[in-house]
Amino acid sequence: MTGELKDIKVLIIGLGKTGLATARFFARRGAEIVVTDEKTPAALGEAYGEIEALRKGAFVAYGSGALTGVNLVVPSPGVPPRNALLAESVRKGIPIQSELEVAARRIRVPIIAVTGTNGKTTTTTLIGKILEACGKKVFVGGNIGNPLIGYLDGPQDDDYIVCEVSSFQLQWAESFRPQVAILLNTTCDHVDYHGSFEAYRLVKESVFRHQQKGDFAILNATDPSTARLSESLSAGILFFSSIRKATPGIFLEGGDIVQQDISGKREAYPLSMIKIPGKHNIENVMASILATRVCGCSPDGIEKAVAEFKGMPHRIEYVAENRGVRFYDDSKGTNVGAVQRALETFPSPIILLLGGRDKEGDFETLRPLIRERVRELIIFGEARERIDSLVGGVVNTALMPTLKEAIMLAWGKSRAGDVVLLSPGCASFDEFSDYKARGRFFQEVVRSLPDE
Ligand code: UMA
Repeated sequence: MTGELKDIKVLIIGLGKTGLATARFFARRGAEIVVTDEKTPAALGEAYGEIEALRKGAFVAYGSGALTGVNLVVPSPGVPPRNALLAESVRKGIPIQSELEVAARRIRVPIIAVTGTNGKTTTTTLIGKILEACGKKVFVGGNIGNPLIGYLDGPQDDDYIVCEVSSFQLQWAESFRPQVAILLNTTCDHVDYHGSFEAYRLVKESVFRHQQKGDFAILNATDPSTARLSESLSAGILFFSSIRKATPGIFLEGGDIVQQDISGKREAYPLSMIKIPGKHNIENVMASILATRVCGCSPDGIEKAVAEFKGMPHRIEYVAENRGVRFYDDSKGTNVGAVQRALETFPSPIILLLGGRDKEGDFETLRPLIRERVRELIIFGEARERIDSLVGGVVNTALMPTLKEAIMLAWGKSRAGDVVLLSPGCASFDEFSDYKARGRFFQEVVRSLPDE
């Protein structure tokens, strides 16, 4: 493997988690690495220091000079396809591979890939927990925050890898073949990156492209593109649906989740085993059951692990109750589909905090749900004017420059029985380093509210 790489010169664009892990991978195998980032070395701090330690002078200026003599380009997920260096690489015919592609080509452990607009992290984590509960050795990684390429430096002795896969990682993955692939849902997101919703959807669907007979594709039966997609796949298809009977696959019947195979054989799980809120989480559990059943997990082991699973931080996370008002942190709700799911979770009057940095979301599609469930709409941050033009005025609406001001206004307007929900539908980068920092800030402010 080392021999295969020692004669190549690879350019890594972006020095975040992925870029650093990719640089380590190539440098340790004798490849010549060149790394570039739009940030300055000073801003990159320790990561820059590590690159210089791997190869002196490896960090180069962010411009076309970085491509000199390069025969492979590995862009970080956050680098959009329209990036000038990528466009030039394409023009020059230099191969481009995502870190996912580089890693998966060399991994021999079966991969369960989880993609979709929403629910990826919850489903990836839950599948990992179920597999472990059923005695399997498992590595959980990918977009969840743990680049897959790092796996190649470990013992690689797991039974399965569960990999959260983003559209950004699939963008330059020309041969990625997971043995089990899940597409949870596809709603509008990342249009600013991919150029259009159609382009985003096609990239998501490419997770199935290289699957073969004997592999499994797990699809949401009620997603509009599923019927068309299922006709073109080579893998065995299993459906899930929280709305209608879906076979072969898994669906709701009375108070049970029922799995039915092609021969009509059925297994039932009590719906009450699910402790995480919302219809979307029923779907996440359904997809997890399908994936882990085909990996040989027992229904008893699955039920036990699902019953113990308490969910993820910043995903419709309960924060506190004050004066009869309950506060929920859904800072991870960075697109319109996620806001929709969060709103569907609460029947009670909602004070909704929406806003941040725009990702060109189709907020107008939220109008009926806002009218039905939201009492006060507070729009904050950089995107407030555009969001206001799409949904403002459907119910009482106020615009605030910052999240802090939005929280304080929500508190002022709230009454017992209300739910104050931060489900921003936007990226956080206008005010915060990421959605986690935004969620932590929301929780701190909420916990410091007076409780008179
Ligand atoms: N950069 C450039 N040029 C650009 C864009 C970025 O030089 O055009 C540089 C930045 O200055 C920065 C670095 O690239 O120094 C950051 O790279 P990155 O944004 O790809 O971030 P990583 O730290 O490598 O994290 C990535 C994923 N980030 C994105 O997809 C934006 C992480 O997912 C993932 O956990 C990590 O790899 C490990 O796999 C985050 C995410 O928001 C959580 N993902 C999106 C989502 O879930 O919706 C897809």
